[in-house]
Amino acid sequence: MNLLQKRHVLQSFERAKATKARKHRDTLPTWCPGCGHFTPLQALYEAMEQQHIDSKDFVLVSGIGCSGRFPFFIKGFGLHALHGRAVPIATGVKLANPELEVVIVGGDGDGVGIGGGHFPHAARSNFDLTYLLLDNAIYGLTKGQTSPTSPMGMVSATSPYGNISKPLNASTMALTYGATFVARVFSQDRDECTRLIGEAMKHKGFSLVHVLSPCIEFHKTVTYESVQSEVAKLPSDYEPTDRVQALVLSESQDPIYTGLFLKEEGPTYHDRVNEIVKKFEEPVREEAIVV
Ligand SMILES: Cc1ncc(C[n+]2csc(CCOP(=O)(O)OP(=O)(O)O)c2C)c(N)n1
Ligand code: SF4
Ligand SMILES: [Mg+2]
Repeated sequence: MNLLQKRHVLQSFERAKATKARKHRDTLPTWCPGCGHFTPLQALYEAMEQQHIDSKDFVLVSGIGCSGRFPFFIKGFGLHALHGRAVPIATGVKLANPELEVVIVGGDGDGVGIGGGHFPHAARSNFDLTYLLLDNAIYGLTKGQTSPTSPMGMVSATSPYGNISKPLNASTMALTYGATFVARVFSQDRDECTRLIGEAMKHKGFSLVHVLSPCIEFHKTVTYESVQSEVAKLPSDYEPTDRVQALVLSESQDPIYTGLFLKEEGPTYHDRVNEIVKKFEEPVREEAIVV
């Protein structure tokens, strides 16, 4: 472990000890020390604490992967679902009981690989869900295969001559799919992680928090150092209200911007369902019946 990774582990430990969010913690995480996934977990504890979310009102639905292990580490209802199927299961949970705070957690492989067909529909329908997509640009759990967000040229057991496909950009995908809250954060940026996850949970509608979360065990090129040298905060005068401008900035590779790209208010899926229900409750006017 290099110095930066050691500092990250120590900070995680100190922060975990200091946090008042202990009541949300369950089994201690089993990730490799220094894994990027620790920070979003801690950030979620803190966001829950800040918003006084009771465990009984909270459901975490995860996919399969190292990221998918979240439900074991957090008190509340949890579903460690099928690979790539966290999003549709979460929409079902939210439909069954809209009062619940439902958070989805999954990796890059889970969310934009095998589960990539579900993400657009939850986003365009504006389900009131928060999606933490932990992007380490690799399949961590299965020991380091090339994923849909891996950089071109990456050598792994599944791309021994180097990856020849362009990586997908989860933030850009969410913006294109119509998500109403889209943010990107580097998992080393602890306070920003807590802030953005908290904002995403408060937002009414589909929220993506795209966490750049290095896999220290298997990724040889996407590391804390490489990500740190590539990221920059969105310009301080940037207003997250214009989807086209958000797309331009989320596509930038030099630098890779972090922060809140877009926040749009509007009816959620459930609001629209309620509108239909109201129509059914109104008495049918005779002149409205067309024979
Ligand atoms: C249907 C199915 N296909 C493949 C697998 C094997 N598998 C488990 S986790 C995983 C990839 C996980 O990568 P990612 O979603 O990026 O999560 P990470 O471990 O990197 O956090 C794969 C391919 C599986 N469990 N189920
Ligand atoms: S293999 Fe990678 S993603 Fe999985 S716990 Fe270890 S560092 Fe994290
Ligand atoms: Mg991954």
